[in-house]
Amino acid sequence: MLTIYGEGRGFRVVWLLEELGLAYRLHPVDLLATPTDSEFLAINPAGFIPALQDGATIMVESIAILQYLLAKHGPTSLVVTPDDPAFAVYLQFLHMGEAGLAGPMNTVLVGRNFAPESERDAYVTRWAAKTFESRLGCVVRRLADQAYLVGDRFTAADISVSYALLLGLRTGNYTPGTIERAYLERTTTRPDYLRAMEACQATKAWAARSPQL
Ligand SMILES: N[C@@H](CCC(=O)N[C@@H](CS)C(=O)NCC(=O)O)C(=O)O
Repeated sequence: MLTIYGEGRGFRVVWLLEELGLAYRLHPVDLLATPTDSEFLAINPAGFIPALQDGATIMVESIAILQYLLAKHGPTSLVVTPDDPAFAVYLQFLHMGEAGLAGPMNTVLVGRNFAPESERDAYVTRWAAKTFESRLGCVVRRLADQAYLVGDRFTAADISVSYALLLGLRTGNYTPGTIERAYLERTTTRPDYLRAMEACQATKAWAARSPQL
């Protein structure tokens, strides 16, 4: 049985598992209480989420976990294969969702929502917000005339990027424009997204009390 530790970016993994129709167990992780969660700390002693356990295999990094699961449980239309002209753009957005969007958004979130009041306008926070905006520009240009990042086909790149945009929206650090709003309406009404939300009760509760699309 696959076990996912933690929601947060673990939502990406749960969403993918729902899309693939695979059985899994979600072990909720309260980051504030991790010192008492010995099962989780045995899996990831560094204490961050998400982590995946698949038999003897343990791994972290949400995008790597997506690639691992897709490689093991394909073939699936969620992946673009090397023989497809869209392979490069698929990989690019799969990784940009974390490296260029959710990662910088984490810095914005900590800088604006958690840092001491006197540090809220820190240079690094403004720099991270600019990084998010420039990568967002790549996404918006891509979606200007097509439904998904790879044309008319939903792929794992859309799971990666949708999560990042929702992170910005729900933390109050980003307001989607018309193109992103229409895109998120497409991705977040998928039955497998909705099933993942039911599985991820903390994410569901957070979404309910956050800015809406
Ligand atoms: N690049 C990592 C980011 C992981 C990450 O930042 N996780 C957050 C929650 S979603 C976390 O555990 N933060 C607490 C920490 O890093 O100690 C991924 O995509 O999995």
